[in-house]
Amino acid sequence: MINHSLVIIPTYNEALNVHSMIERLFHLYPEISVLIIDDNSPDKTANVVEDLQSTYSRLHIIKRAGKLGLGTAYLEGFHWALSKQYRFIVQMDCDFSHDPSDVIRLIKALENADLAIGSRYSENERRTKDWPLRRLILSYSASTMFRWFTGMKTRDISGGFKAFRRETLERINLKNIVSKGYIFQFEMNYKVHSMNMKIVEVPIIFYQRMLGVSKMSSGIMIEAIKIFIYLRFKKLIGTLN
Ligand SMILES: Nc1nc2c(ncn2[C@@H]2O[C@H](COP(=O)(O)OP(=O)(O)O)[C@@H](O)[C@H]2O)c(=O)[nH]1
Ligand SMILES: [Mg+2]
Repeated sequence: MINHSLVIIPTYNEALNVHSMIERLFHLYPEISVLIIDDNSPDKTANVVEDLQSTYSRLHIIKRAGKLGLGTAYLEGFHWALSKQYRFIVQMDCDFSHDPSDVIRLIKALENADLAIGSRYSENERRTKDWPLRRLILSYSASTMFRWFTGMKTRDISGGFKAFRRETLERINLKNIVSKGYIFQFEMNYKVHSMNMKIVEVPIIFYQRMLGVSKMSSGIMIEAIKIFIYLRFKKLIGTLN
């Protein structure tokens, strides 16, 4: 499965992490492909990636003009993946919050699912390490509320460590995705759920980033609330998909 898999990693100022992340992924999975989507990071993340391309033929990069948001970065990555032959598409962060050795667990889970979510809150057990309490409360309560309001069973609705079957991405109308920021994760999950495709949660530990800084902001949270209400309404009137 690994040789048919692509890992998409959006980066913004990850020069301190991107080198070791790429080396780790190819060390664990020599047959995998990796696509970095960089938004013209001022710290020159893209240069680090381009230097490594002579070592790793399966390393790819899309360079965008500026910081256009996480959601649009993933969309660009999904379109690229669908234009090639990849069958399993993984998305993950560059800051080692997601453990590269879990990638194989997500891909394996796709044998029996359309979408596999690396879950911090499955089985009622909290699996975050050294996350600030404020972030944990925000994330956990958002997941709980969204579950109430949508009827979804998924316990971790906002995590960014996931794997899609190619067919899942093909069925979702990617042109209709409205989220620009972090709420993108929920929007994708909600669409998969609404089309009665199968979602499984794979328990993971989420680590606090060691190097570089988080790009979370209050603007991102406001977008999340607005988009959630919009999507829930669309579902109600039957025009979500
Ligand atoms: N291309 C791109 N990547 C982004 C953007 N915002 C965040 N990222 C990347 O998305 C991943 C998650 O972001 P991070 O700052 O770690 O968020 P946090 O873990 O929620 O605090 C990291 O790899 C970031 O570099 C963006 O606007 N564009
Ligand atoms: Mg992070």
